[in-house]
Amino acid sequence: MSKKSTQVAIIGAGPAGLMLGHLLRQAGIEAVIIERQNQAHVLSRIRAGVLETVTTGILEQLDLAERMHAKGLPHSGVKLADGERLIRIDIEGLTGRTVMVYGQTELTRDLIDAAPYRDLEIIWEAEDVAVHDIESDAPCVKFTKDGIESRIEARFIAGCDGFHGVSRPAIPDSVGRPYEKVYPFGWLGVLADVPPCNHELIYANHANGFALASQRSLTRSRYYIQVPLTEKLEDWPDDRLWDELALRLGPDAAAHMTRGPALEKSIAPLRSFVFEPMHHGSLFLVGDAAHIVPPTGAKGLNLAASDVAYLSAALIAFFSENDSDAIATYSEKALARVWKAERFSWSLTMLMHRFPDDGVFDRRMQVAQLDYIASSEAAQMEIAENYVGLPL
Ligand code: FAS
Ligand code: PHB
Repeated sequence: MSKKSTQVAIIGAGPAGLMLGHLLRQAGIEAVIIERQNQAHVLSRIRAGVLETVTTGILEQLDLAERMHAKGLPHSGVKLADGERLIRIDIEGLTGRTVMVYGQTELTRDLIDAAPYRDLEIIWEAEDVAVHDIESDAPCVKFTKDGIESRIEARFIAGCDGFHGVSRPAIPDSVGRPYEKVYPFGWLGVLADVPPCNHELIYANHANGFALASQRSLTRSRYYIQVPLTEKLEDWPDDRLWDELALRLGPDAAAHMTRGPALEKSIAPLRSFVFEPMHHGSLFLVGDAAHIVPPTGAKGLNLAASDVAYLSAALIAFFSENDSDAIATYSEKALARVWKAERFSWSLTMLMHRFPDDGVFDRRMQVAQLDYIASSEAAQMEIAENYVGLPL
């Protein structure tokens, strides 16, 4: 049995675990990350693309923002399309702030590459990870590494292990309350080394369904289309996918669209999910372990960052000043921001997708809301301030 102790045991080397681990080590707090996959697998996942200032701010605070500023694309606006028109939301003009287009993969790479130089230990390929004694002041994480049973004792455990992790299930059913909405469709995402069709993101509501034109750089694009949950990737050869994207995104996007071979294609289901509380005993839930949003609002990764901002400050206060107040209010503070982002992501999903059971009235409501957004600065401000990220 291999045994060690630390102050904070972090489960999961996704963005939440990595950002939290770095911030704690920067403050001189002992932390170890236990990750079940290997590094290549973590870096192979293609996920978020739009960073709020809460996320870019953490990279700045860690002095790990150099590559983001070199490769990332600051965006000052975003567009909504519905077949007839393109409505631009002037994010910067309305809020004074921008969002950063920089792939989650790149952010994860920056954090992983820096870990050895910041004395942040990441235990990769940990098997059978389990949390114990979370209702005590001496919880521990047990796992197997290279066939050796291992145990890490800690004062706190941060469950940064995503939606399918082991942390959330460790909270007793008598304590935890899940809230969930599952959408009757998924997103088929494609990555291709072609220049974007527009210098900004385009969210489109078309009769055939939703589409999104996003990007990773001036030479790499990321696109999505809404597909039924029964759809299979083999049903979508590249040509069919490019044709459908051109149709759904509208004539202007189609005229500027460059086609090319898919580097990656995947279908992700959409759900809204929140688990309360995000703190029980010595266990904290962070990021996707506690909440999931439909990616329509580009909030998933950014909510992980705001959870990390709240929890890192609370843990630093606890270990540096013996102050437990922020620990005690972490769940309440994090959930207040989570629910606002859940609402925004849900509302944009309802506005921009075609639901199988929608009737003509539902469609008229979508058209009326898009008319309102096109004609009202107040309506555009609501979108802008949520898209760029509400204050912490
Ligand atoms: P993550 O899921 O990223 O990381 C959890 C980590 O914990 C993983 O590395 C996992 O291997 C590890 N883990 C799990 N169980 C474990 C165990 N038992 N022991 C040890 N380790 C364990 N968000 C957006 O904003 N925009 C998007 O376009 C977008 N697209 C997405 C597409 C997909 C398919 C998915 C699944 C999510 C997408 N998201 C998107 C949301 C996504 O970016 C998350 O919000 C973000 O990864 C959250 O980061 P973490 O909370 O760190 O969770
Ligand atoms: C992406 O680039 O992957 C992306 C961007 C914005 C979203 C969702 C996904 O709302």
